[in-house]
Amino acid sequence: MTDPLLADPEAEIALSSERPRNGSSFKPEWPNASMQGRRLSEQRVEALDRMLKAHRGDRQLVLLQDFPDPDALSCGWAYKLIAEQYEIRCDVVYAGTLSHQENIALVKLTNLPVQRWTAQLCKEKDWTAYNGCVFIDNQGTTTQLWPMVQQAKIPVAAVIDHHSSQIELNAEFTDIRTSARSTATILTQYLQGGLLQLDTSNSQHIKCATALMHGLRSDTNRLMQAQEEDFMAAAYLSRFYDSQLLSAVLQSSRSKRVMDVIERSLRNRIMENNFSIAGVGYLRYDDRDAIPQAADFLVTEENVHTALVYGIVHDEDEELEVVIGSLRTNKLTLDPDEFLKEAFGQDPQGRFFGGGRSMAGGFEIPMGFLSGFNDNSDYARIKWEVFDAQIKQKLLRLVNPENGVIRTT
Ligand SMILES: [Mn+2]
Repeated sequence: MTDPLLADPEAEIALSSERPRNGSSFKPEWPNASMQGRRLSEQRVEALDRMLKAHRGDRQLVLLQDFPDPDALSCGWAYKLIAEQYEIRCDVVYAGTLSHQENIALVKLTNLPVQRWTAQLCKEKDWTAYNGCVFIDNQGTTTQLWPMVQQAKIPVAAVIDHHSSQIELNAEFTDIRTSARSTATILTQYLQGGLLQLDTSNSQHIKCATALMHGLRSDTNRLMQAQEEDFMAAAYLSRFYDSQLLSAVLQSSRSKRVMDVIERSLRNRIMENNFSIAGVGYLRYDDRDAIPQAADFLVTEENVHTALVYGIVHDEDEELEVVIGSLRTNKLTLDPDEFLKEAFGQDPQGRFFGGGRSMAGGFEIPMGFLSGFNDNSDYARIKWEVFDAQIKQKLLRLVNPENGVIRTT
């Protein structure tokens, strides 16, 4: 429904004359909101802006519920990013556990800045370091940390939530909206309102927008229960979020250790001529399947046609170590079997170190005398670096015949 006032030019002028003229830099983007809704949104943005300005340079504790869901996690991050604009440093914390695979995936893949404060850690923390605390997607009743916050007499700077009002928190800024189906909807409106201009060239912004999209979707049963304002928020996020990253997060059946390997592959990957190459270091024998899964994931990246992931797999019982690698390709003219045979050649007995089938391949390189666990972590690191450099050199020779060859002389 369109507000009839919108058609009235007088009303537009009346609204704009009410906007602060003292150099306010907000560029609100809610063209379809009703006049009343728009005014309310602007008031909220200004109120949060006032609170944040009043606390410039502060340190705040952002409290999530004990078992934080994607909505809470993403909103804690969005608040932290907004607060950074005001030189407010935030620690986003929870006391319980990240139980769901999908939440672990979210935190790992987006590198979401959240800390788990165990009971032991709580005792060690200097609570006096915080000038204020903030409740996001909760109102203190679902976090074990609340009594400690009270004991430390940390003033409540803000409550932003969509659950019905629980207790009186006497917060400096309160935005509790049961009409919003997710807190991500509310936080997205603050972004839209201009408190933080999202930038598509900022990877943190992209990841945070992706997290918010995930939070919004998961609290609305994949938008099926979303209302107009949730859709509006999702529409705004759609300009910034990474749909591939989101679908990776949604592949929740992966174990945490697989996620760790995928994360390492993302972090370590190098790109050369549309090849994505990543060494992931050491992993346990039970987790060797994480390598092909990481390759599966890396090959989905834009402009990548072939992904190669490898690591040193060790078997504690057998004292055995071997380099395991996987190749995935979308390039029809690339024969994985041929590629790997050419890259790694044969052992003295004439067996190839690798081979493959259509679109996929693998390799296994025994480590011989260098195999076996060593207590010295420096030694382990050096050993990895040697294998990593050697494998990269062999691969890059094929990937990029002219350049990129690592010289060992
Ligand atoms: Mn929620």
